[in-house]
Formats: sequence, C-alpha cells, structure tokens
Amino acid sequence: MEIPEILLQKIAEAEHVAILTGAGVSAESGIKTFRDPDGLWAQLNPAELASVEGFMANPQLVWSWYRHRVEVINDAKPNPGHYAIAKMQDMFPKFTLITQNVDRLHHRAGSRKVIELHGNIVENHCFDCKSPFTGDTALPDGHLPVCPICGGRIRPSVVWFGEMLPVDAIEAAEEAAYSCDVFFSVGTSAEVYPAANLPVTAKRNGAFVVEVNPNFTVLSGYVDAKLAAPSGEALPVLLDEFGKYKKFIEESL
Ligand code: BV8
Ligand code: ZN
Repeated sequence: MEIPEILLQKIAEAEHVAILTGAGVSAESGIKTFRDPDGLWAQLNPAELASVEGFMANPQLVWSWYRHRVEVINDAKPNPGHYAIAKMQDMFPKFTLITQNVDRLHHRAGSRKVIELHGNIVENHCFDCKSPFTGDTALPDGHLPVCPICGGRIRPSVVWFGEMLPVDAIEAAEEAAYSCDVFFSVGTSAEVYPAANLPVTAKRNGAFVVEVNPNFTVLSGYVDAKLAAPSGEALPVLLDEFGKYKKFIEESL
C-alpha cells in the first residue's frame, strides 16, 4: 500500500505524536468490533448491555455477555497493529496512546502508557461501595458475584453509556489532542463521544490528522491523510516506509 510522502514528512518533523484507537485495531486479533456488519451491536442492543440501566434491569444477561467477551479476549493475542503502535512509543520526543478499547491488548503488546477512556474488562468493582473486586466472576450462569465488603453488586470496570469517563483519562487525552503535531485515528468509527471529539480537537489545533481504517467513517472526509487498510497491515508498512524515509533524509544531508 502507498504511504503519502507528506505523512512521512510530518511524522519525521513531529515532536508529539498521539494515537486514538478503537475496536478496529483488535479486529485482526479476532475480537469483534461493535458496528461492523458482524459486530457486537448487530445482534445486541448496546443500551441493554453496556449501560447502568441495562445492568440494573438484567444483571444476569449483562454478566453473561461480559463473561463471553472476557473469554474471547483471554484467547486473543495482540496483532501486528498493536505491536507497531508499541514500537512507536519510543520513536518520538513525546507520544500519547489513547484507547477506547477495554481488552488491554495494547498493554500485552508492550505499550507502557495507555490512556483507557472506557476502562477495562479485566478488572471488576462493587457497583455500590466501589471497592475493587478480585474474586471469581466466571460463575455459572444464574449466579452473580457479590461484594464481600457490602454485599453489593459486582460490575466490570468499564465505562457504560451514560457514565462519565475517568476525569484524568479524558483530560490527558484532550491535552494530547490539543497539543500534538500528528494525530492518528486508528480502527474507530468515531461515533462515540466524547472520544469522537478528540480527532476534531487535534485538527482544530493544527495537528496533521491521519485515519487508519479500511472503511469510510464520519472522519474520512475531514482528515489530512487516510490509510484505507486494516491497521495490522497499514501500521507495519508505515513504520517500514518511515525507516526508509529517515535513512534517505540522513544520507542526503
Ligand atoms: C458520556 C465500554 C455523559 C463498554 C463503551 C455527546 C457528548 C457526550 C456524550 C454523548 C454525546 N452524544 C451522545 C452521548 C452519549 C454516548 C454516545 O456517545 N453515544 C453514541 C452512540 C452517540 N456517550 C456516552 O454515554 C459516554 N458517556 O458521555 O457521559 C455524561 C456527561 C456528564 C455526566 C454524566 C454522563 C460513554 C461512552 C462509553 C461507552 N462505552 N465501551 C464495553 O466495551 O462494554 S463504547 C464502545 O463503543 C467502545 O469503547 C467504543 O468507544 C465504541 C465503539 O466504537 P469503536 O471502537 O469505534 O468501534 P466500532 O465498531 O464503532 O468501529 C470499528 C471501526 O473499526 C469501524 O470504523 C471499522 O471500519 C474499523 N475496522 C474494522 N476492522 C479494522 C478496522 N480498522 C482498522 N483495522 C481493522 N482491521
Ligand atoms: Zn461493595
């Protein structure tokens, strides 16, 4: 695939590179996205499953959905897209990785600092007293994990629709979008807020915005460059071309 030279130039000059990832970056690890035709929302209603109301109304259904997703994630492995992003963390004076994903595959690929806007599916806590819960949640369907401290309901430590994002996470993400030189939007439909504001904030503040996504999104007509390919293919090629570009520049000095 073709990497636009302007993108290589902007990355070479960048002091600060920021990346926002969504479910698409984990698609090649075998984890379903949400909005693709075969995605999670194709069969299920997000409001019923990824919201406080849904959990209150039917904790059994919500827990069986999360248990299924945890099993899929435990069997999944990071893909070349995750590894390429992990490599990028040491290539620039400043680098910020922001993810909407809850699967922690960036951590497993070696990314050291990950801003998790929507929490993670690996940890759980008590809905009532907020204490972290390290007990077993893989209970047989029909059984719900109970808080040993207050007897309250245990929930996954993800951010549900209608819930505030962790303040430190969204503030750090907005700061990075505001101040970076190059902003990558990788594997996201950019439809969930306030995460979807980030590429717009970056663009408004003069960043060169790149979308890595095989499909068209609401961002596609707005970005400065688009790599219309799966991130597991596009990002390794980008790093490869960037290496050659830097060598060429050094040799021509
Ligand atoms: C909040 C964790 C308010 C749970 C998730 C305006 C401002 C603020 C809020 C709102 C607003 N408008 C509406 C809202 C409410 C809502 C919202 O945005 N709704 C949408 C549907 C309109 N937002 C919220 O509720 C947020 N909370 O704002 O609180 C508030 C304010 C004050 C006080 C109290 C409250 C909370 C949102 C977080 C919800 N939690 N996940 C869980 O996972 O179980 S959202 C979940 O869906 C993901 O985290 C992610 O964010 C989102 C899915 O998006 P994507 O990751 O982009 O995935 P998607 O499937 O959509 O797209 C995949 C893309 O990958 C596609 O484009 C595809 O082409 C591409 N792709 C496929 N394969 C590949 C690929 N790309 C690259 N390579 C490939 N191989
Ligand atoms: Zn409790």
